[in-house]
Amino acid sequence: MEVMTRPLISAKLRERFANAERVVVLTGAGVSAESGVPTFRGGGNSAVWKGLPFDVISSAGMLARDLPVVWEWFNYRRGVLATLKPNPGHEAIASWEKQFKEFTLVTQNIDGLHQAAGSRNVIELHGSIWRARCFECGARVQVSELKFDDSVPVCFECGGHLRPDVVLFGEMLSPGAFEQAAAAAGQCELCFVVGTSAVVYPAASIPEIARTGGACVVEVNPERTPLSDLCDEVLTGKAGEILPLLRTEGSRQKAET
Ligand code: BJW
Repeated sequence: MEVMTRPLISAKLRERFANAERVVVLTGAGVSAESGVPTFRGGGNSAVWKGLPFDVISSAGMLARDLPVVWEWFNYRRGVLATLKPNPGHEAIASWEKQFKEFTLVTQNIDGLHQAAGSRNVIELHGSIWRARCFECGARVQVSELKFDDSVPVCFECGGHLRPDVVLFGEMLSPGAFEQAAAAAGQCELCFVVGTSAVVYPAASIPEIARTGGACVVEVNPERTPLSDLCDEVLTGKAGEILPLLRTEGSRQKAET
């Protein structure tokens, strides 16, 4: 008996991918899962650390109550991340940057793996684990330049306490980052939503803005999310397996036209 299989990437999406000029990609923890970075929700071993759920330890309240423990948590995670490498999902996205006239990569991830894969322009909505910021003067510094002799590092400029340059629960996003991402989303023709549970706002509103602006929205995730019903296409599976398929098929089609 002949078994009919439907291609994972539809002809319609391949055509859109080949012809689009303005593309936005929103990524979340799932794009780094195949590199070994635990996700926040749906399993993974970072959901609880030393008995503290991540939304407690990664919160504005914890920063005010116990800055040393927040540094300990981020130091631990940086140690894990330093051993990890980008995966084919990050690499596919990095290659897209050169392929489209206007390409905007927006990530909720703080791990720096998109940059490690070669992405140059990355809007980091939730900051970076590789930077620290001064409470007093706002100066930003690469964590690699800091000394961790004491539990809380201090600012070279003013001697104030530093904190991880990351947007914790209950904090505002850095001015400009969301606005830039939202403007690109409102203008794009194609929006990929990769590896996010789409429950944290305002990041989850990026694909909603893209849809309202008339874009085709495509989700890449092994599981359904609250966003799935809004999407034009849902590609069920792992980012590291699906995104490279789109790259090769898309590139070939572009070359043929
Ligand atoms: C795979 C895969 C594979 C697995 N391939 N996929 C409007 C409505 C309701 C609430 C709010 C709202 N506006 C604001 C809020 C409050 C709050 C919020 O959204 N809360 C909800 C959770 C209810 N938002 C905020 O506090 C934000 N601030 C803000 O809005 O400021 C204004 C304001 C201030 C005060 C009050 C009100 C408004 C800030 C949010 C900052 C989030 N920070 C964190 C922690 C960063 C620091 C750290 O790392 O410790 O960022 S939370 C955490 O969630 C992290 C992530 O970036 C973020 C999103 O998670 P993500 O990336 O989606 O990961 P997961 O784990 O949830 O999902 C992984 C997905 O991957 C799953 O779907 C898997 O299936 C999939 N997957 N393997 C592809 N191989």
